[in-house]
Parts: sequence; C-alpha cells; structure tokens
Amino acid sequence: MKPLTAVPFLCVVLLAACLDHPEPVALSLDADRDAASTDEDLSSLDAEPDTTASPDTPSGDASDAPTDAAPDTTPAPTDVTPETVDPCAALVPGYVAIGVQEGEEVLPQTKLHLFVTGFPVHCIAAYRWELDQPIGSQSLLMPSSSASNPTVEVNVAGTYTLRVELFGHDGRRLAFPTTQVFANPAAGIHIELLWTTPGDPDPNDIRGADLDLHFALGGARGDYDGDGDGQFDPWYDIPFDTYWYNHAPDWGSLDAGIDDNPSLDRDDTDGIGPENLNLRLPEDGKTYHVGVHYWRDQVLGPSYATVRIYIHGNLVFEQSDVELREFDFWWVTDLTWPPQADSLPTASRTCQGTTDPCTTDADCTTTCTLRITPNYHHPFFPSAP
Ligand SMILES: [Ca+2]
Ligand SMILES: [Ca+2]
Ligand SMILES: [Ca+2]
Ligand SMILES: [Ca+2]
Repeated sequence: MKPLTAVPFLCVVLLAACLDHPEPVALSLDADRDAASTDEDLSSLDAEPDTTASPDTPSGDASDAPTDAAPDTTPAPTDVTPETVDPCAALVPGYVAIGVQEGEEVLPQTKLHLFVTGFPVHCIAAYRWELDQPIGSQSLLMPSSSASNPTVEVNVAGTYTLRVELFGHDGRRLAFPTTQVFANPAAGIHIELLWTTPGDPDPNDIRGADLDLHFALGGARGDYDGDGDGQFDPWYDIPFDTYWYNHAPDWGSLDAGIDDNPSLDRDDTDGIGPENLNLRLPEDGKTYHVGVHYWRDQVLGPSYATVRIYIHGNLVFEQSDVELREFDFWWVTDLTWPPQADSLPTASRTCQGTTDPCTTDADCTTTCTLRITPNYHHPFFPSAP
C-alpha cells in the first residue's frame, strides 16, 4: 500500500507537472481519465498512482494520446484549460468501497483493519469514519475516526456498520461508502458479559470497574460456601470454573485435537468489558453455571451488568443492566446441554435475603429476586483490600 506520508508530496508534484507542461500533460490526463471509467483501470490507478502520471513520462503519454483518441473527431483539446486541471478532481469515485482485511463475518473479539479501495489514496485528503455497533458495544476507531486505515475491535456479537466520508484536496466530498461486518458467535456456547459504571468519569481510561465472568461445569466445587446454603459453590474451582485465573482449562476429552475446551477471551480489568466465553463443543448431559463477580469497583460505585448467552449463534438468554456492588456475586443462570426448547436458560432467582429458589414472588414471603450474594470473598482470592 502506498505510504500515506507521500500523499501531499505527490499531489504537489502532479500539479507542478501540469503547470510546467500544460498541453501534453493535460491531454494525457484527459485520456487517462476517460480510460479510468472501468473498474479495472481504477484499480490499476490505485495500485500505482505515481507512475501513471509521473512528471517523467509526459512525452510518452502525449505520443500515446492521439492513438487512443480519434484525433479528427474530438474537439475536446481546445476546450481544456490546462492551468486548472486537477488530476484527482477529474476522477470519478464511483467504485469507492470500504475494505475489511478480516472479511465481512468474523468471530467476536476480532480486530478489524479498515481501508478504502477503488480510488487512488493520494487523491483523498481527509477521512471521517463512523461506526454503528450492537447495543452494549463501546468500541472505538483507533487511532481516531479521521485515520486513513483505522482499526476497531468487534467485541460483541452482532452487526457493526461502518461508513467513511471521503474528501478531496479541493475540499469536496468524494464519496460516502458503507459496509457491514457481522461478529458471529459461532461457538456452541458463547457468553458475553458487559457492564457500565455511571460513576466512572472516563469509560476509556485505565481506571475502571473490574467485573469477572465465571463459567463452571456442573459438579464443580470451589471449597467455599459463599452464599451460605450449606453447599460448596462451583465458583473458583480449578479446573472446572473458567474465569480470569483459569481462562483456558482442559475439559472433556484430553485429545488436543478435539475442540471441547472452554476459553475466556480476556480478563477486562479497566471497565466497560466485555468478557467473552466460548465453548465450541459442549458435552451432552452436562449442566453449566454462569456467574459474575464484582471483583473491584476502584471507588467508582455500582456497575450495571448485562449477560447474553448465545447457542449456535442464537441469542437464548439476556439479563440487562443488573445493579451490582463491589464484591457481589451474581449467580446468573444454569444451562443444560444439549439445549431443549423447554429448558432454555432462565435467570436464577432466590427469595430475597435467603438461598431459597423461587420463580415468582408468590413462592416467597418476601420478593423473588435475582440470585446475588453480597460480600463474596473466596479465601484463595480475597478481592477485598
Ligand atoms: Ca475509567
Ligand atoms: Ca474482569
Ligand atoms: Ca453454596
Ligand atoms: Ca479437552
């Protein structure tokens, strides 16, 4: 790809060529412009923009021009005002498109590398990118929305729409192409944890609330009864709870060729999230537990957590904006495999202040609430200061 730092220099060179050799250059550029009405020719211009109209080649272009055009029937040369011809302004950006190096369908947590195709980049003076993203996704175009080749991480499952407004050196808008990229959670089970923290003045700096996703296999036992129901909880079992400290355990078969291990894509520690878990080949007959621990709030106060569960790419569970305070442990849900229409995951609930399971308030003397245990401190991982 063409080094961007050479762009202003090239344009100066091109304009200088026009002024130094007005007539032959104008003719040859006019011929090139006509020829550039096909996709093929546009791409050749894009590939080698500076050799096509190099100041070293005007005599060659001028000698070619009469053979390309019909000299006796073309009155155009007398109408051209060579001093005002801008080779970039003459091009028609009809084939401009956004290219995505990674393709139009990717796994969540992919970093996309964006570029503009179908038009000579040296003719583009400014870029203004826009991004529409799935609810809860807070990705940023890096290093900025005015970069020529920005990157963006698509961390949440769903469709990302990208647009870029392109401006020429004369300030006119050249084109406004758009494209879409689908972050497809193709794994058997894909779980997203996202959160917002209203007390965080800058969601994008390094100081943020740290929530952790947990994904435990039925039967896991973390040797800690944090909710006080008389049973050891599955959380913090190693290897059967997948979380930041145990992010890629070996479950199921020990055959490394069988992709049956869960993996947590990352431990987000500075706010926003998301944390994503994938398990491509769940085991038949197994139950899986999903939990969220509010590990540290960095004195930023409560966070609002959202958990989404996808099975084979279909959203089957979502619980949004659940208020959590530091050290809360939210037992989100349980799911069984293979999934059945009548056993899709539902939110785990207990009667408030107890560990008694419930479905509605009618099951309780108090209210039936989400299963959240405050002040959850596993002795091996005491998150309290
Ligand atoms: Ca922050
Ligand atoms: Ca985390
Ligand atoms: Ca327990
Ligand atoms: Ca395995």
